[in-house]
Amino acid sequence: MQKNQIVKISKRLSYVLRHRPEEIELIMDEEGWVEVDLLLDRFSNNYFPITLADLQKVVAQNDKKRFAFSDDEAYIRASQGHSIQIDLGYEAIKPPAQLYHGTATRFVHSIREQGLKKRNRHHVHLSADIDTATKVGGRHGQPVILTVNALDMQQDGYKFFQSENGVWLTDQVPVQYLEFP
Ligand code: HQG
Repeated sequence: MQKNQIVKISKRLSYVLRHRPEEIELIMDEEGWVEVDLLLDRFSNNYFPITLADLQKVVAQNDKKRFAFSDDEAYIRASQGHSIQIDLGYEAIKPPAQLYHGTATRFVHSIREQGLKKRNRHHVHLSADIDTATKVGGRHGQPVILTVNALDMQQDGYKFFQSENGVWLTDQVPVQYLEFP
């Protein structure tokens, strides 16, 4: 399968597994899992036929490992990035002293006033390294990297989670834990 085909399927999967399962009548459990057979069936009914082998390739080769199969490969879900309410079941864990958030320069004024908010997503997304944060921020415009004093936050009672694909997640970041460049 060509790389652009993998990207195309991955985008469609992100959309239905994170945001709009009902659009193709997927049934999703409270942890975000969807039956693989049902998903293949719904894709083909909605003019987007893919095979199980395609799906396996997308899960394995997706650049950010955005999707995961259950152990028996009967179910699939997105590992993070949802806007719909589901419980991914991640355990709160201790973060490193510092994490990073890449954003665009035009958001900085508002972030200085409000801190980081999750907006349409379930969580604020944080990166373990500056390179990744720069890519995340660059999706929105001229990137700027904010440093988050994550361990201080956790010691003050804020919870941190790490998604299966390594993205750090938290509910919000109040401005006193942020360092601006
Ligand atoms: C900004 C991609 C104004 C925030 C990436 C961000 C990531 C504020 C934007 C994942 C704000 C939301 C998530 C405030 C936050 N005022 N702007 N108070 N608080 N913002 O896309 O973190 O490819 O929802 O800085 O790699 O950019 O989807 O979040 O710029 O992991 O797998 O509001 O999406 O992963 O944008 O990206 P997003 P994000 P996937």
